[in-house]
Amino acid sequence: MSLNKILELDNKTITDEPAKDKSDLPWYFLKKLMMNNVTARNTCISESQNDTLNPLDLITALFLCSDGFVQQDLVLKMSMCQFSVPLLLPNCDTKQCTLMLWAMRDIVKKYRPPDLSESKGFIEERIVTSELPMVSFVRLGECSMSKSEILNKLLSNSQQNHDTFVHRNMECGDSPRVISNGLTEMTWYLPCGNKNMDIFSEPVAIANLRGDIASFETQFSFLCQTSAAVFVFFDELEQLESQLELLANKNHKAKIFLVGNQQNKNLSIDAFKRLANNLGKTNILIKQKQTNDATFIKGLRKAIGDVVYDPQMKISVEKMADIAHELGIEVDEDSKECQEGKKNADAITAEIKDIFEYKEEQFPLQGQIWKELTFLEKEEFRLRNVGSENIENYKSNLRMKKEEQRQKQNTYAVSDVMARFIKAISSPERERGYFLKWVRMNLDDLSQEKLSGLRVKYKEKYSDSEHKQEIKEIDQQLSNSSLGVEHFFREMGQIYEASLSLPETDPSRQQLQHLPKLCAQLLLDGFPLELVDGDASNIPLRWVSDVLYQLNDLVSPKNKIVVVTVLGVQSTGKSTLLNTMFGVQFAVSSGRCTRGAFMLLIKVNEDYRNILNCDFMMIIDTEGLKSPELAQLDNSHEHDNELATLVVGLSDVTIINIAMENSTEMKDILQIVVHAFLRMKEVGKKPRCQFVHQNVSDVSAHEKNLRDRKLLLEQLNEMTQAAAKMEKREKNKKFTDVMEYNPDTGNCYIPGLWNGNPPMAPVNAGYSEAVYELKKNIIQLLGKCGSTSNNILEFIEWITSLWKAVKHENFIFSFRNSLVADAYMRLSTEYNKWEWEFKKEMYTWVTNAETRISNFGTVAATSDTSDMEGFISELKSEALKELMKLESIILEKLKKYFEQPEGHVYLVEGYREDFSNSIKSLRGQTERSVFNQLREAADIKQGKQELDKIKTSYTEKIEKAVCALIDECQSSEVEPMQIGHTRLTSEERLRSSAAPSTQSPASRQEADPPDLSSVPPDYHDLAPVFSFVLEGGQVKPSEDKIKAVLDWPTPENRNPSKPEALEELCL
Ligand SMILES: Nc1nc2c(ncn2[C@@H]2O[C@H](COP(=O)(O)OP(=O)(O)OP(=O)(O)O)[C@@H](O)[C@H]2O)c(=O)[nH]1
Ligand SMILES: [Mg+2]
Repeated sequence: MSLNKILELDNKTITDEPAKDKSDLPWYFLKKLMMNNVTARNTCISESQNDTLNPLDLITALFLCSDGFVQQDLVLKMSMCQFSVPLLLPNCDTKQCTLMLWAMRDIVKKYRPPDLSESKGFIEERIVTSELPMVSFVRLGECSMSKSEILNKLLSNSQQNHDTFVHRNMECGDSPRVISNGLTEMTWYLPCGNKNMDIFSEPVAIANLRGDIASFETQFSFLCQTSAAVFVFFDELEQLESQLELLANKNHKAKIFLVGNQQNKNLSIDAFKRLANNLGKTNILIKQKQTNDATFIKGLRKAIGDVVYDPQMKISVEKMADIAHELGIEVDEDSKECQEGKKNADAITAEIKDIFEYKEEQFPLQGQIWKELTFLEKEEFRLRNVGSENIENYKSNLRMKKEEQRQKQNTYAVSDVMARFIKAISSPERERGYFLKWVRMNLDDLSQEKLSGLRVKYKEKYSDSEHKQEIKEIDQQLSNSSLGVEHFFREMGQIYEASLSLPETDPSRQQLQHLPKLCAQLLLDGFPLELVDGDASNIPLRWVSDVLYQLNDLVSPKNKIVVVTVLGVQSTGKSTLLNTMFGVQFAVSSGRCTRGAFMLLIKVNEDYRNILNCDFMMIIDTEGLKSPELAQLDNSHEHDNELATLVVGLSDVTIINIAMENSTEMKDILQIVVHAFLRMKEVGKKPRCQFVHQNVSDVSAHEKNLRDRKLLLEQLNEMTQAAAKMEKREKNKKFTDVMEYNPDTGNCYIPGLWNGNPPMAPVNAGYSEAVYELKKNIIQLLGKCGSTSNNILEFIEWITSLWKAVKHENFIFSFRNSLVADAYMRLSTEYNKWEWEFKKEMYTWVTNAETRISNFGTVAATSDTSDMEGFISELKSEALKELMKLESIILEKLKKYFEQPEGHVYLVEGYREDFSNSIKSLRGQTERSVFNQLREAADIKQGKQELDKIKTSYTEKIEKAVCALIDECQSSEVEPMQIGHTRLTSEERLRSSAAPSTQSPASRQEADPPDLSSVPPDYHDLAPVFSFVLEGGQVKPSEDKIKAVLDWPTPENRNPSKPEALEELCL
């Protein structure tokens, strides 16, 4: 039985009908186990009560018919459910048994021993390699006590009773065992580091042999040589007596505890003690008549507690293989394929000392060069740095650079490691499977040490937004020290892509032609392949599409696929959800684990193809989107956006995973998704989505959250409107316009994953059931959608065009609002500063220019032009020059601003044009106002000149009049005017009264009116004219007012009434 067959989607996948006969049972068990359902072992048949099957027989049978990969998967799922797993698997046909070392290899457990409880640290180990004390439980003859039930109680704490071992009081547990006698099961007790909860403070392995040791001596010997203690349960003394030889074997390392039950009336304690003494075994435990189970278990725990501290008695399952070999027990890892795979894998991973260096050395193509290529590819579409360069030139330049990078890639010979890797995956299917598993496990072990510490740190800091810088560093370290099989495939993709730039006849190109087919085969085997490289944030498009073309060739004409993807904030259990739902194995861990996006194929059974309208289901697991705060650190929102847009675009159903704790973060991300959905609609695709709310366990969740769902829908509608406005698609008013989404059925509430306190907690049955409901929903949804599903070729088209669109997208509008707002604010503040500087400079210039205008024509001013208009136009061109200079300075500043790495400047890239337009209009405005100011200053200057003229002409007139007056006086012998007690001639008098004031204009206003006491009353009216004219008035008089002044009659022909115009002029 192969894994592909088990994971296949068929008509049993979503039916809830109970098993009708025995032949249904294995499939029901597998279906439930693959979904981590703890009720999987209930193997009752609904219709007949007699026709029952012991769960142990079922498990044994399944293991016997499975290949190594299925066995490994079964064991992994069983251990997640905290079921015991087979250690020694009996084969009733050959009477042989097998040590299930390979099957257990994939289990990795975490626990916290007492010395780490302070620091909250933990140990993460591959369980088969960790040295642990083992305690075994066996039975001799018939036994009235249920050993397995006692063991279950021994391992459960008071508030949590879990059936680790199948026991007779379980559903169908009492049906007779047929093939499972001799089965030895194993489980582990792992402490959580809390004294009050831990049963044993150190980890302990527990083994349980099914059947009578008298019939399974090999298994018993194996246990006695590997365990620290063996507890032999028995009822009858005679049985002990008959097996003295077996019990007294000197080769046995383990302490033997004889466990009797006094409730069996035949057991005489004295006789028992005597016998034990004779045997040299002093360790006896008796369940007396009056002791209840709890007390008995307490004694048992104490006995175990005492033996497990001996460091000599610790052994790993891996080391048990030697003992097994000695005893003639087969080890599953002995198979040729497995050994060959291991050898090849070790040859590759043995060289690794420092992961970072290893990657640099062995994978040169995917390092900096690939990142550079990614940048060039995107820049070719986005043209962010084109500046004033000709676009076509710029593009061809970029293409040339790309070509150079490809050539650079081709200068590297295929590294040693890669050559070995490619050779190994070219081996036959089973060997290749083993090889890939071995490589994965070896690499996991290598990075585990380093990563687990980093991940814990990451999680600690993650919750605290103050440690942004540290998080960024840890994230970088995580990425540097992680090395997985995907890196090998990534390198393979790059080698392949680079080879395509070589001539077709080039032998090194031809040698690589088979790689896509190899990977297509792997996809068909159910191996996850990287679609988006999370580190470079790019899709190796040629590589991916060639792999898919090959896949198409392999499966044609059955090439229809549907795509299911998951999207959500990081570490919210997305991979766990998919693994549970489809039984697959995407990488799961507690740090930032999934990078980029991985695709995996699941076959659809022939009979189910009509219903689901497809031949394959493609599942895409994506990297967790970062929370907006974290995204700010390394600008990963761009990557997140690209990823979200792409996967939403590709999928038929998108699962949007929301952990209750971070639903606010999710809202930001939903905005991206809405944009993505909106664009999908434009290309004629209306995707469906399912919201999954994790960690909601209340039964009333669905009811209670009605309001929340409504709110969510309202928010989604709001986002849709906002997004539609930004994308200029205003007719989309509601979320349901862009998505197939039903608020009632489109939400699924999933309780927490663990039932109890890890590491001893099994998966919560509620979790598994809720995920099953979701799976049903999704499959029904897909079934309903008619024959819209694409075939693989169309899928390739989709990826290509979507990725092109994504690369084209400047994402101006699709960024998270908070970030854009933040970036925009920064730019505005900066812009205000520049604007202020610009205005200040111009103000200074204008003041200076005004002074120059007012000095124009004076001796001090030196100007080439003699007329004012000429001077003004000279100033104007100077102003223009100045403005241009300042404008280019500010534009340069804007350019520099967009070049800096911090501040998420590219987020506001879309506003760049607006800002440069603002700069231009600032220049325009300032230009107009400067010109006006120059004009005004010139006008004032001209007004002054005009007035000077008036002054001169008036002076002459007045002079004349005064001379005439003086002459008149002299001729009529009137006493001359007394000014300052000096006798003056008429001309001197006039001049002295008209002498310009040296006072400042301000003080002039406050100066006393001129003393006119000695002036004849006839001339008093002219005094304001004098003072105005002589003081060089600042107000430019209008033409008619000037005329009024000039027409002012001389004393001879003056009208005695005062002219009004003059009064106004003087105000
Ligand atoms: N307590 C609890 N733990 C969970 C739940 N779901 C998943 N986990 C654990 O959370 C960890 C992360 O789960 P993953 O499935 O790797 O999360 P992810 O969302 O795929 O993570 P990334 O791919 O790194 O973004 C694993 O250790 C899971 O066992 C849950 O509902 N409750
Ligand atoms: Mg994941």
